[in-house]
Amino acid sequence: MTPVFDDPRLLPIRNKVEAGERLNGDDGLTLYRTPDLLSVGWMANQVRERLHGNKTFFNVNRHINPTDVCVASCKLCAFGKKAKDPTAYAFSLEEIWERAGRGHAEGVTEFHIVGGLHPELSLEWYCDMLRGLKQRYPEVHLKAFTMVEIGYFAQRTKISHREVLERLRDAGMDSMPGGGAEIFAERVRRIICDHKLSGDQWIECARTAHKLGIHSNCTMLYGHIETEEDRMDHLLKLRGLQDETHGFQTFIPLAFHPDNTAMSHVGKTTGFNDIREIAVSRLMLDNIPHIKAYWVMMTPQIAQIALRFGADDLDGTVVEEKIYRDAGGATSGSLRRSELLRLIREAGREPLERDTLYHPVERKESENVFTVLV
Ligand code: V47
Repeated sequence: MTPVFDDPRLLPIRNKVEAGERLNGDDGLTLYRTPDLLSVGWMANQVRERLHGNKTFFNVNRHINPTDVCVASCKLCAFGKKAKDPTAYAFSLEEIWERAGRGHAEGVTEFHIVGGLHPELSLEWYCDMLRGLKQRYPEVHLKAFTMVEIGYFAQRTKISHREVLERLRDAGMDSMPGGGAEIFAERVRRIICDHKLSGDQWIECARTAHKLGIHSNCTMLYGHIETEEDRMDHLLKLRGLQDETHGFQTFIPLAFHPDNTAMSHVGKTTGFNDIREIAVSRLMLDNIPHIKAYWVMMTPQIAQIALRFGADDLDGTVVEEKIYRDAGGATSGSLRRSELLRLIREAGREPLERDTLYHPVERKESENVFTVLV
């Protein structure tokens, strides 16, 4: 059923979408400003179904955060702690491998590994961590380290981003998650994440990774002090890099969770805007294959609705999510595979378990035994 399109500003955009033409930044701002969310979502759903039909992807994964010690003091973050904080932690290599072993027993296909910028853990320590994981669990994909962590390893080791990436890749890093991008606009970055890589450096690091054949995801943190123009600029920069490298697999819009951060006065995002962000990103990022409704951040309820507004991926079972929990995220940090299947099926979509690189995964008899169909 076609919605009414009662905002006439959407009609030329609809014509472009139906013709498969690229939208420009002004179109994007209109999509952000119209109250006609149903029509925006309808267009995004057209694109989503053109790309993926009824399929909805998910994976069976486990998050591992080796440490929450972080030299940066980003106002947006509730996770990072100073080394002297008695509640801060840093797992030993044995503890990390043991935690990973629990995931392995649950049949995960991916370890998602990100952590704070620890001032004493060396690049070699992280390489040992990866080598140890690969040796013990060779069939599990290691999606590890944000561009921000790469920047920090490079700064500490006094080598280039390229060399850091090569060393981590050679130690077992298979691909990279999309975190740390936040909002590229420097005016905003100076306030919310002053000590991190600049927006240009994030892009440059992603370019280097992609040129080395390392795929990554990308994200945008919204719902804090950024403007609609900042968000559109961010999406267009990601789209520009993707035209060049084709290295991004998935875009994940991340709603800011203010609790326990230095920006706790900022109001939480609304379901309306969370859904809109999914739809606008699907329409603007015409060259990024997947849009993920990360259920941990959105809640399973809103993520399920997003599957009809442009999203084709829900992320995974996750287990032990810390970054959103620390920032007051209301969802449990873990969903069973059967719960993901139910969410997807109830939205009238066809669930497809994938590995990190979107190869289909087949599970036989026991849910914990899988085959990746390459
Ligand atoms: O890098 C930090 C953001 C990211 C807060 O690539 C916050 O598949 C909201 O990147 N409120 C980590 N957001 C999460 C992330 C991610 C998650 C799931 C899948 C993938 C993927 C990537 O979360 C951080 C930062 O951008 N973040 N603090 C906060 N208070």
